[in-house]
Amino acid sequence: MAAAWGKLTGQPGLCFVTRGPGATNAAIGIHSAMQDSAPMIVFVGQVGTDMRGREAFQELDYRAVFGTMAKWAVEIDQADRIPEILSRAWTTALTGRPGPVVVALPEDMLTSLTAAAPLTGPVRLAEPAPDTATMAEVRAMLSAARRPLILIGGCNWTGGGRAALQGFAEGSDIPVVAAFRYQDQFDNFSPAYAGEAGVGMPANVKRLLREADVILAINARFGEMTTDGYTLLAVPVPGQKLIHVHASDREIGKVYRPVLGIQAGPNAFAAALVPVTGDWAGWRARARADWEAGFELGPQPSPVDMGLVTAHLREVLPEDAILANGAGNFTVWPNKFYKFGARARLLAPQSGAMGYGVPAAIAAKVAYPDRTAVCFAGDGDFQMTCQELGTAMQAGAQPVILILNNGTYGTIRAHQERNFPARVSGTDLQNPDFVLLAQSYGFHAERVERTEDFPAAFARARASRTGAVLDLAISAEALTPRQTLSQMRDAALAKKDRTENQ
Ligand SMILES: Cc1ncc(C[n+]2csc(CCOP(=O)(O)OP(=O)(O)O)c2C)c(N)n1
Ligand SMILES: [Mg+2]
Repeated sequence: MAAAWGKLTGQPGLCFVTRGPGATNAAIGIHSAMQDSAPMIVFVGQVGTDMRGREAFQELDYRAVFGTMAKWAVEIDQADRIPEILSRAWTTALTGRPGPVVVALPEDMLTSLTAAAPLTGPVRLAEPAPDTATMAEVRAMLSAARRPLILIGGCNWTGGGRAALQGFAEGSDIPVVAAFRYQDQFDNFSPAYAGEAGVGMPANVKRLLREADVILAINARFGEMTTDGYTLLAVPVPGQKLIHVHASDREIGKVYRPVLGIQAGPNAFAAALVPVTGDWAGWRARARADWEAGFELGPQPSPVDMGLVTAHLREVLPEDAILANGAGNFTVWPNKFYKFGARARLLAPQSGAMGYGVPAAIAAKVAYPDRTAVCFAGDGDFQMTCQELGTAMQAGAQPVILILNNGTYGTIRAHQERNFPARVSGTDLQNPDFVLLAQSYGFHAERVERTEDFPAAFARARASRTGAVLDLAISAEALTPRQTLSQMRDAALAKKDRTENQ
């Protein structure tokens, strides 16, 4: 919840957990905030300083455990230093590449008295901005390009920064691709928008990254998903001319050696861009047309057809809707078949953490009670955090949750069918009655058995004042939008036959 809060609001989400088991339970959230570059502060209990180091009850060395997972891990040893350390924690969470900070609080820090003055008021942080000579170089490189591409990422964009980038991209007619799960950071309705470089990357987006001669990467870190396993750009020197703009010195050159590295914040950088011209109108037009064509889809082999459901949601959801998801094959629907306008948001973890969607959608309802928050959850994914329905009721922050119930850990089943066809192992799920479960928490809940029943069920869900869970009957056959489970298995068996007969 705190990780999603940071991602959505740009301010640190705050989380308090107990020692050892509480801290390890928070680890998925800390890891997700780190991979998402989202600001968060986690306060963790610690044994008293008088017994530290003896492996006392629930003791953990937080600096060691979270030292490589969080942006910073610290323990407060003197109550007098609480203001200093909290100030640094807050600032660290927000500057450069935003991220999670873990602050451990030994028991005596909670009871000791101090005369230290408390902090007053927020810190003001100006973004690092590029100088004019550097911007002239950017212009020269882009103007000399034949197939320029902009790659954006991160969650610390402001409305002004986004508008400036959109104006530049449209004014220069340059296509824009979003890094894995950051497709909500650029208006998908802009003619410049050309898709997401994420998991299951479509061929047209791969082509854009591969064939671009100049890539202007702003605020993006080069993760495995965004680079298709580090194959679309060569490590460490890509064939494409790379301009890498990031507010953190630790990101520039981390994986790729840019032709031009610029340490600047995304909004300050976007504000300094002036449109360029070049002979690439066809390149941009095709990029956009290919993305639009990706929405064409045949019927799904499933009682509830998610192609039609998502098309319905594109029609009825308000322009400021907030979508959330965890991990599983079902995420293809909110991630690849929704169009995020300038005000819509996607809360989806770059860490691929199952269970992220439900608490993220609750956080969205806490932050923006009047906006529609819709969580897409797999049946496996939902059960990682479904107990948070209780938190939602307590907080009065109840989203609409769609469970894409296919009775399997579909992603893992797909790997099994592709690599070991017809050898299913441990991926079937014995699910509870999700309707009864949700109702027991006080949510409105319905089972949806047919596609044609979805629109009315969704309207009731949205109108419900208790939040709602819709349990959608999805066939395991419909594991990916363009290949059924049987097709996956048959293709793998045929390949196996060919290899064995050689
Ligand atoms: C916390 C966590 N545990 C395990 C995984 C590995 N994993 C990724 S997807 C997946 C299965 C998801 O199943 P489900 O939520 O039912 O979605 P489906 O693929 O069936 O649509 C698993 C086990 C993970 N990403 N996160
Ligand atoms: Mg499933």
